[in-house]
Amino acid sequence: MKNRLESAKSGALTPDEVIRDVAIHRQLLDDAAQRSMVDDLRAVVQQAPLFSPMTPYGKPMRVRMSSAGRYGWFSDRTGYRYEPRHPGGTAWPPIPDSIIGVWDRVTGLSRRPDCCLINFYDADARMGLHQDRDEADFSFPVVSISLGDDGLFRLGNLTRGGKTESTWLGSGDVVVMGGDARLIYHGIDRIRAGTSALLPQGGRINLTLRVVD
Ligand code: MD3
Ligand code: FE
Repeated sequence: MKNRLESAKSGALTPDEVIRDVAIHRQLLDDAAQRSMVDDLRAVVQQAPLFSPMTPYGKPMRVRMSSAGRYGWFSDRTGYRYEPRHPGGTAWPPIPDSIIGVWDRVTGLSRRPDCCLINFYDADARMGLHQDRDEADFSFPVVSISLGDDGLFRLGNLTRGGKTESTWLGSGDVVVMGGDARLIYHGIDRIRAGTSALLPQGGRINLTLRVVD
């Protein structure tokens, strides 16, 4: 029999926790799945190297980024947007099947994401509270996959300010932001270095899967 959360979206997996309408699947990926995903990501960043996007306010982002898919997320002095090419001039590599498979499991949607944004956090990187609103259709969810060291994820509200709630995201955790959660303010306050052995040099990778246009 279907439970309440499952019946909300037919075909989607039941999360372990729901915080402010954000669904969290704890350790959805086992060690072997995490390791093969990291191998797939090594091939992606070999073709599309990580870079530090310049922000519109003139400071490079502390988190290094790259993307896979038809579009990649990009930022410079003129603003945030999606681009069909890496700043080096080549097309972004395709999204690995191991990553698309996670989208399929947690969303149950037939529409596939256009972009897999790859965020790499070293021990001192953070991401301030922001909304994700560079996509054309907010009715599609954003799916996040965490790999490597733990990150402290902060969830706010639909407008700036107000009370926030935090939870640690660990390696293999998958988060789905759909429905009322899609436009919530969120960020990563800090990384807990040395909490995972997945990445030989440490650090945290976060993948976000997005439908762009
Ligand atoms: C809630 N990344 O790339 S993932 C981002 O861990 C981003 O790197 C963080 O925020 C990270 O934009 C958080 C979880 C997440 C991603 C997208 C969301 C939460 C979200 C979109 C809407 C609401
Ligand atoms: Fe975000």
